[in-house]
Amino acid sequence: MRDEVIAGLTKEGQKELPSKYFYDAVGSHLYEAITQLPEYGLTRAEERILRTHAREIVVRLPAGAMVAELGSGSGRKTRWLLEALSRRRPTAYYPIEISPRALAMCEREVGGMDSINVVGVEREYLDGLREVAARRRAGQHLLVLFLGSTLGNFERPMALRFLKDVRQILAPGDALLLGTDLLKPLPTMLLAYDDPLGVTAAFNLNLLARINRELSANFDISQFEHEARFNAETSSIEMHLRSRCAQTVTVAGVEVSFAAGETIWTESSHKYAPGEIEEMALASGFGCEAQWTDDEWAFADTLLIALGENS
Ligand code: AVI
Repeated sequence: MRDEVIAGLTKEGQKELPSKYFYDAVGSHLYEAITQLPEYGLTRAEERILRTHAREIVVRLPAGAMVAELGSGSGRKTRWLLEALSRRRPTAYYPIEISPRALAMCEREVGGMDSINVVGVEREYLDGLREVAARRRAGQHLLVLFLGSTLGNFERPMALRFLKDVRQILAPGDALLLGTDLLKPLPTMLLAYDDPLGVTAAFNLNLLARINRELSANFDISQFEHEARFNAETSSIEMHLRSRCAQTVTVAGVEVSFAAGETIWTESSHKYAPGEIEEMALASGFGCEAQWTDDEWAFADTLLIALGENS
C-alpha cells in the first residue's frame, strides 16, 4: 500500500490513489450504506434482476456446475441464485475475496442455506479462480459470478484484459454471469456518486483518513472535498478529492504538495452501452447467451458462455 500510495501522489500530472484501498473497516461500512441510498440504484437493480430471473438464469447453466464468485460482497444478492440452484441439486459455492472480514460476512449470510456447501477462498480474484477451477471433477462445469459492476472500476483495456484472463482459466461451456451498470441520464449518474447526505463524500474522504491511520500521514481532511464528474471520453463517473487550498502533506516521510484546486483521482466507474457488453464478451472468448435488465435502473446481468477454440 505504501509504495502504491506514494507513487500515485508523486506522479507527474494528475495525482491518483487506487480505489481498492477504499475498503478498510470504515470504508466497507460506508460502501454498504451507499448501496442503501435512494440515489444509488445499482445494487437494488441487480438484486431485483437476480430475484426475478433466478430460475430462468439457472436453467441456462451447465448442469451440476460449481459456483465461484469474484468478490463475495455480503452474499445478499447471490442468495437468490444459490436458492434456485440448490432446488435442483446440492451446490458448492466458492466466494473469492481478499478481505477475511467480507468472507466471514458472506459465510454468515449464505452458510446456513440447505444444499449449499460454502468454501471461502481468501485470494486475489484470478489466483482464487485458478484454485477453484483446479478443484473441479473431470467434466464438471464452473459458473463464475462477477456482479455489482465491479468490472466498471477497471479502465476499459484492463476490463477486457481481465475478461480474457478469466476466459483462459475456464473451459469451453463454463459460464460467467456479469453485472454491469449501464449509461443513463447524466443527472442520475452524478447523483448516484454525489448523494445529498454526503455518504459517498465520506467514503471518498475516508481514503485520506485511512492513509493517515495506516501510513502515518497528516492529511487535514477538512481541507479536501469530494467531487464526482462525468468523463464523456471514457463514459465513466470519476471521483476526485479536491484540495481546498495550497498545502503540503507528509505521507510515510514523503512530502506531497498540492496547488489550490488540484485533485487526486480516486476511482472511475465505467457505464456501458448494452451492445458493448456483447462486443467485450466476444473479444475475450465468450458468447452472449442471455441478458436481463431492470426496468427502474439501467443495469444488466449478462450470461456469457466460454467459447471453444473453434467456435
Ligand atoms: C464497487 N463499485 C462497483 C462501486 C461503483 O459504483 O463503482 C463503488 C462505489 N464508488 C462510489 N460509490 C460506489
